[in-house]
Amino acid sequence: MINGFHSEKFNQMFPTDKNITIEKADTKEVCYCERTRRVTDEKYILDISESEINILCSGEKSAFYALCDIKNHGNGRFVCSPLFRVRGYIEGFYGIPWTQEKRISVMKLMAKNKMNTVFYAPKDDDFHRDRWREKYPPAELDKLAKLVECAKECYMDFHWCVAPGLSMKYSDENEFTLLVEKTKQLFSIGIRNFGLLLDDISEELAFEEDKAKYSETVNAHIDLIEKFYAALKQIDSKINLTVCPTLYHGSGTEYYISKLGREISPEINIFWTGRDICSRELTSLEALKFIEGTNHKPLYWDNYPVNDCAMFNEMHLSPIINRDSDLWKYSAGIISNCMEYAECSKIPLITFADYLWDSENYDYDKSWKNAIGQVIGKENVEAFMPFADHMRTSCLKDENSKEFFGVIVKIETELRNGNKEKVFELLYSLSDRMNNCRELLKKDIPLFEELSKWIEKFNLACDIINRIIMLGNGLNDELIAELYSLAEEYESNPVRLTEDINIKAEIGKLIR
Ligand code: LTM
Repeated sequence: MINGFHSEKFNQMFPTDKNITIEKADTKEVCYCERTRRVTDEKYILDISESEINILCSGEKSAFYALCDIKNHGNGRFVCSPLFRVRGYIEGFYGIPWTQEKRISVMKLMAKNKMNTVFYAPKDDDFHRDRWREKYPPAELDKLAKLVECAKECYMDFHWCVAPGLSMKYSDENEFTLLVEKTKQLFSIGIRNFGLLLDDISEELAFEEDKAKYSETVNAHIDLIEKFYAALKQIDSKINLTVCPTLYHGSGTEYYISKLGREISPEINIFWTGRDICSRELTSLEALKFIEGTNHKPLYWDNYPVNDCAMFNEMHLSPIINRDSDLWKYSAGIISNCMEYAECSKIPLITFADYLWDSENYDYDKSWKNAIGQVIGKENVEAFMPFADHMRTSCLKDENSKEFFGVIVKIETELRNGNKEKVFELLYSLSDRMNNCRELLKKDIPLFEELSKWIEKFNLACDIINRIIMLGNGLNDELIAELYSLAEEYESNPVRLTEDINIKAEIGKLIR
């Protein structure tokens, strides 16, 4: 039972038989964070004992975070507040947009993990990009309104983005009026944060009138951004704007981005993907150079775990890594771009949430296992690992199939030593773990449905290992032929799983 501040609402959200008291306090202890030197509405103090739990918070949002966090602590006093101010994700990929159910499910889960921001920008929502001039039909608008409502309920800032750059004539006032009218439609359902995305469009101006008026693309973009910002502020002075420039990666000192950054209002956030479109690392030094170049702290649009376009055969389940632990000081925040696979995205997103809350104490492996547990159930984490082990091929370039190759290296050593008995012992234990995982993957869990093409290839790997073990009972031509044919099937399947292994050569070593 929850008592005190907003107890009626929180009792509905967090049914519990524990004795929890929430107190709202307007003191420095509760509203100010020493580490970041910021006044914040996200700090809370948890006092947990055997018999009761006391929460001190500055408002509803931090009370919500405290209630979400109780399960992560034993007895004691915990003073908690985030490092990054903006912690979120974007539906900003090419591919089939998420369903309404998936959107709500991801949003609720990420709120529970203390993310505070969601950007709506699916490249293949027609009304976001191709048909940006047209208003949403009532049924579509109603769905967006429900998302806005859900975001409010779980204390997330909802940003709706428009991407007019494929076809907009910047010098045409009628076009601008259409953009503002469209925005007003979204304002009418409660949206107060907007994004103007100019990514993935031509770097050249397409219309003669634009060339005559602006001469350079950057001038047209600065004019559009500033006019749009002024129009938004006229609708409501509290509206926020984020822009994605056409050059959104590099150093931040290039001509287009430094001119744009220096000439647009300092309160407008600028999306930036880092040194590359999909950046292996995000460093504080690079953020500082961006600030020097543009007069803005970058708001990172982090292209992980997204796996669209050329990456469509990769599955990015692994945790976020290689982002500097003090990046919170030099950036406006990080927004992770998701995969078309909403369930799969949840795993890396939870690790992002952990990193963003406390990057200085982020333990990616611990966070990853916790994330997998939240998505498929704690009891299934260990069994899932032989599969998850192969899901690390991405721009982050972490070693793929670490556990698997660890065993292969041992097997090769024993083979060289002529110790076939030990070789088969290792193979038995590997196949046990893989077959056990294969059984788990048959369960009716939403994540596994999305992983079907990767699971199919994993099953092939299991079949190969199982056949190799049968070789221990004596070589036979039929079995060897079957093995080579499975190996061929595995190698010709373009889905990215274990790579850098020549299966036929490995079989050759065993049957020698
Ligand atoms: O990264 C940005 C700003 N834009 C697009 C994304 O929409 C896309 O998902 C990623 C990954 O392919 N690359 C982009 O350039």
